[in-house]
Amino acid sequence: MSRSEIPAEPFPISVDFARTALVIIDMQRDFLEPGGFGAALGNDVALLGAAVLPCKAMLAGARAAGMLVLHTREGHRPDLSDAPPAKVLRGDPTRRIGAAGPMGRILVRGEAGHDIVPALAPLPGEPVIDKPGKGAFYQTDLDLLLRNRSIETLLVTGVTTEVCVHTTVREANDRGYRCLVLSDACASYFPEFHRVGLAMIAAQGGIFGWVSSTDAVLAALAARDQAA
Ligand code: C5J
Repeated sequence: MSRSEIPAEPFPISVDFARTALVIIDMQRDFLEPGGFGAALGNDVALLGAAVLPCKAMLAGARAAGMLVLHTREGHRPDLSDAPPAKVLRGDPTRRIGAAGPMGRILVRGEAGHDIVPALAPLPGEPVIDKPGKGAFYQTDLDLLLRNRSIETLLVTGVTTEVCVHTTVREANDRGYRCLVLSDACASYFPEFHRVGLAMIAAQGGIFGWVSSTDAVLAALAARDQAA
């Protein structure tokens, strides 16, 4: 077993890449593309677009290294039977979960807007976790998939930093996983929330995990390969 040290906040983290998984959270058309749910709510989706290239670079690096790669999507069954009324009955009725949007029904599985953006499309064999909540562990088999592969560390990327990324990191931390959040591969519609969300993860000696960058992880992978 070889371990790699990756520069991170609040201190470097030692990682065994053979026991590390890349988790790409909710890089869905509804959140990222003009005309989706996020844009319909009045958000500037270009802010989320900034995470696509870093995610793509990390995805290529993880695939080349043979790491477990998992994708998540937030969404619900077409009859919304898995969507809590408290989640659905919120906000403008024309922009609610299940309402018709320009990319199909908002946050409904099988609709175009629910798909992952083409640049980050999962390969056959890469698990896609369909989650009804913000956290990727809630009512999914993610924990089982990770435990069956003896995963100890998660490289966490995706959107949005303060909602689904944060919730997933908190859930993972409570389940004993070490989370390394890649700051450039995450994004928020609110730059301040992104900044503070990352600061919260690394605060108090890394209360929920570590924060690093795509380049730092890719450099550690390259150094490991060179040493092999
Ligand atoms: C939100 C998410 N923001 N993926 N979802 O509702 O963060």
